Amino acid sequence: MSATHVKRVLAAQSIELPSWAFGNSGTRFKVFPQPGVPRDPFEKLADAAQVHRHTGAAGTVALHIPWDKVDDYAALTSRAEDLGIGIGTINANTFQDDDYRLGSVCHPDPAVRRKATDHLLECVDIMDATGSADLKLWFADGTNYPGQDSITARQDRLAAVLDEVYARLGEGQRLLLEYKLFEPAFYTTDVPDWGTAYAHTLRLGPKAKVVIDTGHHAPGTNIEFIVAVLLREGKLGGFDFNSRFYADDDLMVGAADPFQLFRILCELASHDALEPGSGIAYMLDQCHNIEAKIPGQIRSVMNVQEATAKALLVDRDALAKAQAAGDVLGANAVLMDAYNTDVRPLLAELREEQGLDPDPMRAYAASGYTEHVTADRLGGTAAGWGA
Ligand code: AFD
Ligand code: MN
Repeated sequence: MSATHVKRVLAAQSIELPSWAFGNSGTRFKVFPQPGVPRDPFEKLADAAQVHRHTGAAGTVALHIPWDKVDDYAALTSRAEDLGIGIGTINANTFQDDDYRLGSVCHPDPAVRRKATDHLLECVDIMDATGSADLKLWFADGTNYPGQDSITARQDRLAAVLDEVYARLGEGQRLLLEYKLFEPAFYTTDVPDWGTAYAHTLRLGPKAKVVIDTGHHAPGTNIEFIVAVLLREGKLGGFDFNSRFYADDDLMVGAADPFQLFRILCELASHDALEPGSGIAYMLDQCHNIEAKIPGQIRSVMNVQEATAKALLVDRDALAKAQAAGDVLGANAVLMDAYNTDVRPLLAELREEQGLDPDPMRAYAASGYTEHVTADRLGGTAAGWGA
């Protein structure tokens, strides 16, 4: 693909930011609060808008309910528009209420399942209010000990809840089911892998798709294989991009394994799925526990842009020819040639053409935004795991 075409695709690329990335976060051992952290969803939008302002590629923000609940979603939506961004995916949360100790949608008690289902239906109501297209469902449900509950019965309970939520979806709305290998449950997780998520979304129908969170696999998993299979089945709804070294570390995407990110995006490029309108939601799902949050999000967007540019540079005709000829080294060389291309000049050129500083990190640092919000956001309660 020519540099011009690569820049065209990059100029249209939109990487959705997680509202929760801007709040305080940490691990079960410690949350290190940072100064200037937003205190409400409106301030989270202001921070997210800085990422879009300097990258030009992060035009929507995913909300997390109830952390981002507001009285007036029309006001929140118009605030986003005033900031030059939009409201994106709605993320449900059935993992923090005391009633969910033994699960939520898979809980043995029908009253708890009803409570969880009502929360999911409330999230669809919010989608109606914000104009969001996607409901993202990740369930912490699982068990910690053999014998604790019936694995099959839990799948049946999950299916019944998903049926009810799926039936509630309106025109143009989708249900994106996200899997995760483990955590917080340690013996079984009720949606642990792509196969389980695929089976449920296949049964539900065409408005149900799978979300691949790149931090949610066993070490060594070939994620691009999962991408290729789900794309081929028309069941890839999107990504939660992040990085992991061991477990689900929620680190900056591309920071741990940029080659893996490139290989994932190569599968999307080979299906022309990097273009807008592909139906694939490209989202970040990260927590910046020890690094500054807005620059961490800017770097993450830049990492996705660089991997995307490299994936688009793969000479697909030469690759197909080498593959057909069984030219192992030749085919690998075609891919590595693209991966080893320094695309930073191309991206700097694109940014200048867009009227942006070619170096978003430098531009943000020079903007004085961090100093402004640190001085301005005194008092109140900083957003975090609970807010
Ligand atoms: C947690 C879960 C999952 C989910 C995210 C937002 O592990 O990745 O997508 O919260 O709810 O990180
Ligand atoms: Mn996720």
